[in-house]
Amino acid sequence: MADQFNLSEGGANHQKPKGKDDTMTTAQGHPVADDQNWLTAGERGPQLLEDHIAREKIFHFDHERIPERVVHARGYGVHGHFKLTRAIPEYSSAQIFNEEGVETPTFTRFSTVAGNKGSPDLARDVRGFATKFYTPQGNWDLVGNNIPVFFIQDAIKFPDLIHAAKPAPDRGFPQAQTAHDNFWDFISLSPEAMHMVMWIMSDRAIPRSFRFMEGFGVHTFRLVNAEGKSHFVKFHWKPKLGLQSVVWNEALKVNGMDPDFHRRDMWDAIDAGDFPQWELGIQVFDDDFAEEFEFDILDATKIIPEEQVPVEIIGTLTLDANVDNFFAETEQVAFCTQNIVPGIDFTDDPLLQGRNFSYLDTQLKRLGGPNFTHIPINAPKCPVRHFQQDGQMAMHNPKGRANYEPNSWGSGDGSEEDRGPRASQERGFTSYEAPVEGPKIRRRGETFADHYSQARQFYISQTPIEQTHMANALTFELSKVERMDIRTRMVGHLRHIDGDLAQEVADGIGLDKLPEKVPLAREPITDLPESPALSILKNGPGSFKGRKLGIYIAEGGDAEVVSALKSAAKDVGAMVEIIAPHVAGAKLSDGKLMEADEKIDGGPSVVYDAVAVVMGEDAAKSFAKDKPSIDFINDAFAHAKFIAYVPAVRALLTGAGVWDRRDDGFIDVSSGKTAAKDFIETCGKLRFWERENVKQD
Ligand code: HDE
Repeated sequence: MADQFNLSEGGANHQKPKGKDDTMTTAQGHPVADDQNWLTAGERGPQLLEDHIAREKIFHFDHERIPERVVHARGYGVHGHFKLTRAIPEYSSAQIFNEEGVETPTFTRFSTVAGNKGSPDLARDVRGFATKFYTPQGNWDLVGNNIPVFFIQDAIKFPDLIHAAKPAPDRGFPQAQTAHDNFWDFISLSPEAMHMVMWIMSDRAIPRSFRFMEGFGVHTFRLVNAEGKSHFVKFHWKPKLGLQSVVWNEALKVNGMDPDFHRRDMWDAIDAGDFPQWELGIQVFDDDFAEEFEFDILDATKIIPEEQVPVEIIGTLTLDANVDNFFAETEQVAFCTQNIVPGIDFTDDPLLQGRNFSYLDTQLKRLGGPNFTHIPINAPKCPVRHFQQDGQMAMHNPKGRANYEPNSWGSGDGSEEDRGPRASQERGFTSYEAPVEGPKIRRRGETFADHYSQARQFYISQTPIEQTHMANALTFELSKVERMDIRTRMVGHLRHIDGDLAQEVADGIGLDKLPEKVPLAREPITDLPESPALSILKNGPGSFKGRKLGIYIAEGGDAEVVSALKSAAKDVGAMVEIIAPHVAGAKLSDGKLMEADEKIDGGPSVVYDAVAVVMGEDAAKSFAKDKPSIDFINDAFAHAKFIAYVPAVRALLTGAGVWDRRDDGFIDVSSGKTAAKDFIETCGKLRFWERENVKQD
């Protein structure tokens, strides 16, 4: 330890460089002699402005921040690669879609929308799922969300939506929440938002992990093949680990215990070599389908049910490397919806078209100039040749005399002295020649007028547990709304979606009678079939792979049981953390000290997918009144988690009030290996949902 110190007479620690190359310098390269003291006039005198070293350091610090994203500020980026498993030349000429097995490097950033950069990960919110593919034909950015529809149909409404969702301008709160008047005021006055409301009130808005959520391109895009033929397409990301969310009460507690829950989960998984994967799926359809489909395919508040147009899997995304530097990569990455490559094209979706303006514009503000493509994370990994020049922080400066074209300089042989790049009709991007006609007007088309049919379809496609969560979420959110007229107006919308849901929410917020239905622009279709693909619980993993077991141990706990649980979890690819009364660990029945990952009050059960409690009888008795220990068990119970135990912990389970309420979600693992294996297999169901139907007292 002593070699870490070199104390001066004044007590400051002047650590010394080990080698010549370790000498600290300023940004200008000047060697620094003292990094502890500002130059002063006399030992106790005023600081001198002359100290160029101190001033440079402070100057740089003062400018460390760039503006956070106006939306999606809170995010987490990871590197990976996309491997094409099925070539689709029939649909698209894009190089990344044409050679089976080919791998394209990627960078993916997951995010929440409403909260600021420091907001908690488990806010009820949409998650961004943006992927930059560094293709040989330039960058393709698929800037999607974990929900396949959006709140609004036209980009001109985006500032209103976001203003309403973010903290109110007078008071500056609430942060990262939709449970407030402004949000529900705007929503309840925007019928087009109703389908999206169903999604954000579902558990989709509180995912357990980025690794367990789907992603969607949302808009209808085009794929264009080498013959110039176009198909419409919707992009889907399907997580190989299946879908999983938390429950609301758990989300609230996780936010307090670990606001970085999602980013930590991603970092830990990748760090452990457990690389998350998604399949890229496409729903492809033609003009005829677009004509006969019940809704407008340009309307981003609608999905195309997978049962109607199946999702064809064409490749796999593997996220396999954490960033080296959060700022350089996650913060500076600049996604742009207009980044597409030959073989992919836009449609006239009025939300997409507006986005194509917004993303480039916002990067100028955030990254400070037009040269943000020179920053490594944004730079294409293919040759870049153009006559753009100069500007702030220009890193790649053209050589030679020609900075315009046409020009007659150079040899034309492709050498450095060449005349420079030329546009190529054969290889360059050409827009699909979609016919355009009609007067210039500002009007929403009638084909966009149905706002309730798919909202209903989403609701009826959920399991009863999920439907209850939705009713509870709506009740929770509307109970935070102060104005009665806003609350009742929302119920007036719900009545168009589902009568039972409307009644449940009305009861939940204490309305005596149902309010009037809100006016309709178009009568909803009430007999759209259920779409099982829309439910999380119908698309769970069926395995505990990638999940986390928390084992709470204490003095005298059965060592064999703990080791059986650990190896059973490891066998299915799950992670295990040990929690103990002290972080140093606990002595188990074999007399050996088992180290802990967390002390009990820093390792609550909300951060685990399932828990086990293994202690000696005396230890269990001594913790029977210990608040964090009781919370550990009570929360696991209330959040319908599977709980493994040994009979020796009876006193603690009794103290927590659950011993006599043990149900099939409690599993006695005292008999060792087989029991531990069975427990982990049962955990593949993720929750013992039956417990939610039992009234809690
Ligand atoms: Fe965005 N959105 N957005 N958005 N969006 C931004 O771009 C915008 C929309 C999405 O991890 C901003 O670089 C408008 C839909 C993601 O860096 C900004 C409209 C979808 C991210 C912007 C939308 C998204 C953004 C802010 C209405 C799902 C984070 C900073 C037409 C398909 C990307 C930035 C990242 C970020 C504008 C609607 C997804 C201001 C005008 C719909 C995942 O340009």
